[in-house]
Amino acid sequence: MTFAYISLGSNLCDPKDQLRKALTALEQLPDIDVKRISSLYRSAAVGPGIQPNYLNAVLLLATDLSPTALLDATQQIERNQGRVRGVRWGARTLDIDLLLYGDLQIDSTRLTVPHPRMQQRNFVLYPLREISDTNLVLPDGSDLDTLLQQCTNADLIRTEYPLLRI
Ligand code: A4P
Ligand code: MG
Repeated sequence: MTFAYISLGSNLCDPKDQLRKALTALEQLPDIDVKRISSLYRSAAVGPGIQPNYLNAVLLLATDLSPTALLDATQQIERNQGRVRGVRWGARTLDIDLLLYGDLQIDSTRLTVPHPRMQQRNFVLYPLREISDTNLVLPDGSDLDTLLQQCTNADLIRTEYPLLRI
């Protein structure tokens, strides 16, 4: 069993509903136990063109799935929720990224872990801090509190939406 952190993001087709559906789908998988769920955070889209704002959340999972099996499972959930892959960083109904998988560093054709852009993204770092008891140390030795100090929370809003699960 390994602890893994994943992020959920959506900026199309009722993002709050998309995140709730994704959580329900994850909870139904036999090899995944959802341990913690952050608040929902709203932020401006990072990406091309004019896009709706995003809602993001981070989850802590305990899982018996290998990293690639976990990616398969999360990509299936993305597809089930109508994810269409077009422009990079384009608007999407659901994006699930594998942020951390234990202490592993992975660099394969399908998977880079830790997620290569998480260290700069306030919509990942703030929810991650919310659900981690301690100052997480990433496999490269960087720590979450230092990364947060280097990252503005200017456009990030922690919403009052009810938690995904109360
Ligand atoms: N892949 C490699 N590593 C991973 C990983 N750790 N987790 C591969 C998940 N997937 C990983 O992803 C492309 C390929 O990345 C996958 O086939 C997988 O094998 P994708 O989901 O098809 O495409 P994408 O998400 O558009 O590309 P990318 O580069 O992963 O984008 P990001 O970094 O996920 O950014 N703005 C706000 N405010 N909030 C957001 O959540 N998200 C994005 C997407 C852009 N702007 C955003 C947000
Ligand atoms: Mg992605």
